[in-house]
Amino acid sequence: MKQNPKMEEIIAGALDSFRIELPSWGFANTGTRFGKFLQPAAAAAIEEKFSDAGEVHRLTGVCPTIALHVLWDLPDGMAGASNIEALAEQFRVRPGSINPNVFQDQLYKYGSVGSPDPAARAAAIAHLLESADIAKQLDCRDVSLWFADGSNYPGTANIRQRRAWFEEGLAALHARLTPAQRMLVEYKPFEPAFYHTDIADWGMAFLFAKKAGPKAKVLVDTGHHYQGQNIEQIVAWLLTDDMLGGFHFNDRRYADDDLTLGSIDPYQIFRIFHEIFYFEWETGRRADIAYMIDQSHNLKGKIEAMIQTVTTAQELYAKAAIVDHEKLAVAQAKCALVDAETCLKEAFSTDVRPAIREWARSHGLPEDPMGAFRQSGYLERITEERSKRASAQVSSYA
Ligand code: RM4
Ligand code: MN
Ligand code: MN
Repeated sequence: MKQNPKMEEIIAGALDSFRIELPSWGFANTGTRFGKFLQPAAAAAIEEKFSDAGEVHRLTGVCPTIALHVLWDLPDGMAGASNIEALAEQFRVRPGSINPNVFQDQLYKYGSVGSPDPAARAAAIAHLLESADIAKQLDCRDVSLWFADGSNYPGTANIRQRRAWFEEGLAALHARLTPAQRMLVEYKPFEPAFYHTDIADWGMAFLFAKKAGPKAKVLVDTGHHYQGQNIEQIVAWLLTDDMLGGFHFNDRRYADDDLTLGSIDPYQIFRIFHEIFYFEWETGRRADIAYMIDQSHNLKGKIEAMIQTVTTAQELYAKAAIVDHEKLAVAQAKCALVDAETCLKEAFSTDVRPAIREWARSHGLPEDPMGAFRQSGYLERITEERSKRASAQVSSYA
């Protein structure tokens, strides 16, 4: 750990600059492809999602934005933008990244931007452009792109042709963005397609983003890798090339499990944060990264799971902030392996919770957001209110 300045100050400084975005879909009823277990308190309408996000932000103070999925949250497209503005005022959370949806419509059965059907490609591009306009209207910086495109069987798709169609679609979106906006290209190795995915890994996302232009960056969803992949190395490489746009945080044991951050492997998230802090220390540059949550809480209470995630993210971020970089750099240069490794282990095993509680106290926030939530009566109130309305509205798989 760094001795000077004091550990508490380093942690407070790090937490002051740490913000994490909540996903609107994380408050809604979601499930697996086998079924959905509905929760009476789950949000169905967009105002309920804003209300829940506002509650998480009120308790944690670090979630000022909510990611929106266009089809789920703005089903009428641009026409829904003024309502979003009103909700942002009312619930004190701003809309964050805008997520186009080019995977649910029947038209997209064989793909969207990469579909052999010109009508599907045209519809997908039109939707991307509208999403950019919605983002502009709502003063949102990022359009966050995830495509379900791919194929299930060898020989059934022209992989190179689809790549070219993707380049066209992404170029069209890039041209529509203002200089202040960004497009984030997310990759995923499989699912829903099981043979090939058009943007399967970070290299493909990188090439697409590079080709699209300077407003395009890569989005790393921590659940979108093969088992054993060294994600922090990907992060280090993207940082070097100024191509890391943001994260979708979640944890996983097997595939794209969308479990709570740090529930399976907290050390991995720590290592990712460490690469970011180390980059910033070495270069003197602040990494411009959008931290976002992308989880699906099928069994846990949704608001509790979100508070748990935010708290865990703060803890792992704080631990990474107190790595002694000077000492680490010296140990690495000398190939003092045990000493270098110990720098990370020391920081990771430090109990940063007292410093985080102190930080919360000094910002007028509850020291124990989960306890405060449980005492607030919010869950009881929404459970009562929401169980009165038809509960059958299940918004989506996420
Ligand atoms: C994907 C990916 C995207 C999310 C969709 C619904 O697996 O993580 O970010 O928007 O699911
Ligand atoms: Mn994601
Ligand atoms: Mn995913």
